[in-house]
Amino acid sequence: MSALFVLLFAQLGAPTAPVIRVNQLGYLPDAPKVAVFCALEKTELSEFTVTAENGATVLRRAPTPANAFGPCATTYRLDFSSITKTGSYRITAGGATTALVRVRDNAYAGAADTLLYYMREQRSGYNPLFKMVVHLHDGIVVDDSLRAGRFVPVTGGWADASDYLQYVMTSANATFVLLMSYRDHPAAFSDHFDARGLPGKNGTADILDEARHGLIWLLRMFPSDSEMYNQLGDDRDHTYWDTPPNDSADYGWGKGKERALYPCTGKPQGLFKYKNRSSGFASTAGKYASTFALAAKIYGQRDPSFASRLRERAVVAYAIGKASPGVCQGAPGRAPYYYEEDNWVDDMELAAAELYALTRERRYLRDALDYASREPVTPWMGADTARHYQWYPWHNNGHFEIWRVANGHDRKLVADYYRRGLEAVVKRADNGFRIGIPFIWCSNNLMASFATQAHLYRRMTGDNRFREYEQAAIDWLFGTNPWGVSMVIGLPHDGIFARDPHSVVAKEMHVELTGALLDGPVYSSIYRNLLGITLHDADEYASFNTGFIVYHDDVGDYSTNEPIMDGTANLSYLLAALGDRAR
Ligand SMILES: [Ca+2]
Ligand SMILES: [Ca+2]
Repeated sequence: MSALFVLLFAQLGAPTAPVIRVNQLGYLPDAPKVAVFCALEKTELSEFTVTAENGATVLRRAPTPANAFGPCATTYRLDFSSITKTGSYRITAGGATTALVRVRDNAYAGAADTLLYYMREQRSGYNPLFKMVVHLHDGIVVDDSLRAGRFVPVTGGWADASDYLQYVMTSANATFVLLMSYRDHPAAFSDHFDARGLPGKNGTADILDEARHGLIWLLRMFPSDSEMYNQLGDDRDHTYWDTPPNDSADYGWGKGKERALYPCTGKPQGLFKYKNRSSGFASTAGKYASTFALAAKIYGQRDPSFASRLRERAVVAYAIGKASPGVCQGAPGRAPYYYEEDNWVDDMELAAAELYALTRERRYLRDALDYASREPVTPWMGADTARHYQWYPWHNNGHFEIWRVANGHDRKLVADYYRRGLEAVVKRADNGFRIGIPFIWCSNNLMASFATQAHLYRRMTGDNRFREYEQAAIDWLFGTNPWGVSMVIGLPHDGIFARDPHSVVAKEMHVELTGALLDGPVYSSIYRNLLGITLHDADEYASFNTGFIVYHDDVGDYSTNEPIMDGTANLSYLLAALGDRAR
């Protein structure tokens, strides 16, 4: 459809026919399977049918009426869970018919590995897309009375999103989840790339190649007991629309030269007008400690000298976090936006749980349980808004990690913490899509984390009460949403996904950012109030952007259509669990 036609269509207010939204990646045979019927006007629906590929009707039943959601004035849930036979099906209702819907044992095979294409593309240091080292000069210390102006070699890691800023906060969590995914689901991953991210086997699962790339950068960012760095670059990055090799941001030492390196200081930071609310080291120290401790355990056999270095750094980072409670937030530059992480006990809980698993020293388990009791529920769960990355990580892996190593009573306790968070979200999910998260910036992270927490809870307890909501969140990410769009580029390869993401690399290099998870839909009120957003083309989803949330497949929309590194890595656990051949 031409852009002009879409524009006219939207402006004339012509009715859009009802649609049926499905998970385009597909459904596991034993999973709940529910398609969602959405009509933009009030409609009555009395039945739906499911047909096999040869046209034979295999199911005819009544739909389940549900509450309106966003642009969908009418929604019905079309439950075809009773179909457990592998195959391809079409669902028909109210004049709408879906494309072929997959029911497959291997519906998620390789999906977690697909995410790694985007992680490799985001690499700083040697970048396999550009086949050269990018951001070679990092970085020069700022905002530190003792070391300001000094060069520290911290090349490496990943660009955070379509800008090139780098944060320990998101990178350590990304590395942790990659390691955890491999530990629990090694059979979900394969070996097709080498350590530099170039095609070719190297005898190591590609997810471990990627995790190690993150670990090496984190070790550089915490080079001695008195230097804990937190952030590389700041929003002066956004001045130019450059690819990584040509990044010409100027941090005061000339265009394209060294980038600013921020340490944790325990005090509010910001070189210009805006300041953050930093109060300690523990949010960052905890993330270093948990990631290094988990890595030390995983590399214990594979690479003992690397493991012993990681173990030593984990113990030191944890001690720093204990000595300096509070948060080390992202540092703003010229703009008022930064990562406003407000919780740190979750990070120290996870660190203590990993250090207990590594050392078996009881004091770590006692600490982990104490920290866990101080924030049993990640505070966005049940809320309708939050500040930008205020409660991070999006779900607390610490409860699951305690469960793995604790005894009966404590295991029940942490499972109960998860249950309370899930219940709070489910209370808000009384709509046809069964979605209860708040649509703040980066809503897809919340969706992935809700599903992951529900998955972990089910594994810990065998309690299936949230299964429908867990599946609804997975389905949302792969197309069961008002727009019918998969929120991961290239998953599935023949699906409907973003063709015009907010990314200079995609735009200038004409590449598909395969494996990238997008920010996702936001409240229309947030979209309207953000600075500098203009769509570059007519909105092909205009008729579905009339409700309380919006999504635009447009390079100009940095609020809903920008790929995110930490969200992509965070999704790896769920996709590994779903795609595990040993499942
Ligand atoms: Ca490999
Ligand atoms: Ca935190």
